[in-house]
Amino acid sequence: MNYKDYLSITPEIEKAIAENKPIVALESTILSHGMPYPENLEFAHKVEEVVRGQGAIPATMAILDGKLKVGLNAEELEFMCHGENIAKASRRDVAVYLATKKPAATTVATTMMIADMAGIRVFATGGIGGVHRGAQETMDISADLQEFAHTNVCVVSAGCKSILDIGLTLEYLETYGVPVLGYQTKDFPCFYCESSGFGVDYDVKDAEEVARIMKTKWDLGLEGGLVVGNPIPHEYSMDHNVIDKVIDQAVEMAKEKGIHGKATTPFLLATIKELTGGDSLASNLQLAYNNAKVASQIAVEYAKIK
Ligand code: PSU
Ligand code: MN
Repeated sequence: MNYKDYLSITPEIEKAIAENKPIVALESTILSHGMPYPENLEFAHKVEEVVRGQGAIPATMAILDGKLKVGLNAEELEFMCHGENIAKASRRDVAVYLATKKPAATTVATTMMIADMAGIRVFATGGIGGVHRGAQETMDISADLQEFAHTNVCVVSAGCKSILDIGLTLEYLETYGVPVLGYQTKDFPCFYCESSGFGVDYDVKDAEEVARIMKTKWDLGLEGGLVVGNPIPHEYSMDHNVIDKVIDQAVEMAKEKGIHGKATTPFLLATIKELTGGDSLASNLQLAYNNAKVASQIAVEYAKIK
């Protein structure tokens, strides 16, 4: 058997791949572990509509029934949003969950892996994983960053939350040769807020420019992904002071409770949601729709020049 035997691609996406149509990968950890039900289910459907609205085809990923699923039907989306005991699969978990047929949501790292196996080059998410605060002691660095180092997928996100050490996350990406592109911005975005205060090296002007950079990178045989930082739309951007306090509190609580490993990110996300009384959810939804829109535009441009 080879890796293709583990892929389960919907007929629509299979056809789109064969015809070089624009496709946008979407992750499922954001559904299973990043948002509450039923808002996550509404989001799962709406984000796919956003992609279609731009002339691309959505491919939401998950690990189900011992298969790497590329594209989920309504029943599978419902399960990912509401099912019980859905694991969170990063790179090291994939083989285990496939072999044991455990249902699992895909992170940025695993969604990139599956997209790459299927030949899908653009992926929209909310925020990427990165170097956690205090990583000097805990060594907690998301496997997402290593995936960027060697998997050829362009990921559009609203940057990362300040649950992470954003400066160190950017340093890590630099060390591993990952281009970090600011989408019409000179500042790396910070999820709920437009700017993190950290600059990016490149301010790209439009989707066509991103597509040309992707093509050039891979034409040269430079392996690895690209990070496109797409800021949350101004009208939904939250006040730094408000959200920073909440995030500091969540990080402190995680430390006190001894939360570590793969539980850290879901714990912090859930705690932030609790502490903001759900205020942050509206922003979260909007930034993710905005990423889906830009990713779709990039996929459309990339399909033209590929
Ligand atoms: N950050 C968010 N929302 C998320 C995640 C990160 O603001 O839903 C998810 C993504 O799927 C990301 C994963 O790939 O968490 C990173 O987890 P870890 O830090 O355990 O690698
Ligand atoms: Mn981690």
